[in-house]
Amino acid sequence: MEKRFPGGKRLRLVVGDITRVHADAIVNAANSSLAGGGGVDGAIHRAGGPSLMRELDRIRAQTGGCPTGSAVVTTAGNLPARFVFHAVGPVYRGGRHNEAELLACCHRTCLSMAEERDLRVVSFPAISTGVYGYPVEAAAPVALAAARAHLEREGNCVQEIVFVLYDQATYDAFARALEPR
Ligand code: AR6
Repeated sequence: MEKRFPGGKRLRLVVGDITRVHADAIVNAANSSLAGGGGVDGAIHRAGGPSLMRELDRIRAQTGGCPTGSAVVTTAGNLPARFVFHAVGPVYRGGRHNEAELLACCHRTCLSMAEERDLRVVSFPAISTGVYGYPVEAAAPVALAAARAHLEREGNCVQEIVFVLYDQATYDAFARALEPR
């Protein structure tokens, strides 16, 4: 599914493995310690190779990690991208612990990082909706609102935001949030 914005910009939803989709920056769903993990984080490190963790080791030594709602950047190793933005989504604790704002903040931070580097195509997974337990029906509108706001703003460099959703149920939830009936 695809939604067009002024200036030919696009928001796309696809089902797939984010490590196989070309982008200028691939967003990872990481954790605050930047130590790697399962889910999309594991897949990105496996496909990207050991250089990603070497760079994260240096960042961790300098900063101690990455706060929830923020992101850090590495190069992309063997992935079909230039950069990986390692974003830390919130753990879902019922929805009244600022989860939506932290999830939105993750997306906004990554998109700002893309602008700083003059990037055109950014891909996101469904951050926080796996191990971190954020219900996808609640996460999808938050993620999409951040993406739409970015594409609607004039003068931004990012031309295409792709949500690469690992299974059909996640895709369907994003599609419903993008085109509510
Ligand atoms: N491509 C796209 N999406 C994927 C892929 C893939 N290859 N693999 C899984 N997903 P999760 P979180 C989907 O758990 O909830 C890690 O251990 C998955 O189906 O990866 O933010 C980190 O180190 C789900 O829809 O991330 C953290 O500790 C979505 O990606 C913690 O998990 C996010 O699921 C972060 O948890």
